[in-house]
Amino acid sequence: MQKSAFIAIVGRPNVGKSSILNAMIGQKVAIVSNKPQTTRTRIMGVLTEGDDQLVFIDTPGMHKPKTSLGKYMVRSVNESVSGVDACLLVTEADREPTQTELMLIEKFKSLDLPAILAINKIDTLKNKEVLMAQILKYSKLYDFAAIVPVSAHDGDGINELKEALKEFAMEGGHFFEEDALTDQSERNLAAEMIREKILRLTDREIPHGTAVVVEKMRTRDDGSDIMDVDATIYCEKDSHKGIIIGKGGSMLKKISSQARQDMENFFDCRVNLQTWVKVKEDWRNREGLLKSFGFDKSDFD
Ligand SMILES: Nc1nc2c(ncn2[C@@H]2O[C@H](COP(=O)(O)OP(=O)(O)OP(=O)(O)O)[C@@H](O)[C@H]2O)c(=O)[nH]1
Ligand SMILES: [Mg+2]
Repeated sequence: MQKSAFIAIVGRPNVGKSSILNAMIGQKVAIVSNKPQTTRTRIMGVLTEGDDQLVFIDTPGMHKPKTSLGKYMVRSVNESVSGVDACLLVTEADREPTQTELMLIEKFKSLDLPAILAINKIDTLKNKEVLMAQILKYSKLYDFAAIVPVSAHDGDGINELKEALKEFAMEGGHFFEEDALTDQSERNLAAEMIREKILRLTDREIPHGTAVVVEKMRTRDDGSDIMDVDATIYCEKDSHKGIIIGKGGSMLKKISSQARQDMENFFDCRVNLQTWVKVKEDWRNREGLLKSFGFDKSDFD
């Protein structure tokens, strides 16, 4: 009998929500960086094993929004939580529960939503006793269906986490094909691969003030197995444009070449990537621009 469950992955920024999603699915469907607020929209990841299908909704890290984009991100967390069968709350080992975790737990209570807690980054722990204390503290805050220490980096605990989450699966058909991994379009995946490199290679305001739009993505019909991808990187200031392009184009070359490698691996073909950089001042506060950059229209209404 086929079973399935929708599960939202929630928590503070940078705790490793997207890393855990990728580790469970075994493919990189969500980008990852050491900068908070890497994930900007709901990202769906699908795991089908035998009769069980788990549909994950990776969400932006919960934070105090300062821009229209931030408000949009927080709203998308709230909407994700209210539409699922269960939640996976992610936190880091060796961290006290903060306002954010307490607020999310309050939400679980008010919605009577079952939840599992994943304590991530246990590879960084020197003293395992800290973990026991943390488990005890969280178990007093909420009746979690399970508390699973994991490391998205070395895969520790990931299987246990998957098995615990499968307990939420209910009888009924699957929602996606067996081999589906995500609902993101290929263009969106490609744009995110470029944004990940910008997040990883640049600093200060640049990562958060950048949006990427893929305008063209087409496999040549001359039998050459080459896919042409045209992308535009939008930033907020001329000075940022200069940094993204770099001396003699060196930074843009680095960003493009690393993103191209990711695309070639994921799409399994050769890629010819062309990138442009344009300035759109204050785009994070301009709803019209946010919509044209692909942020879901319904979340602004
Ligand atoms: N040491 C260690 N680092 C990890 C682990 N999991 C994730 N990280 C790192 O933590 C950082 C954040 O990871 P993400 O997966 O982007 O975190 P996130 O919670 O999705 O972040 P937002 O999308 O910004 O909310 C990255 O630098 C990851 O490499 C882990 O198990 N161990
Ligand atoms: Mg993320």
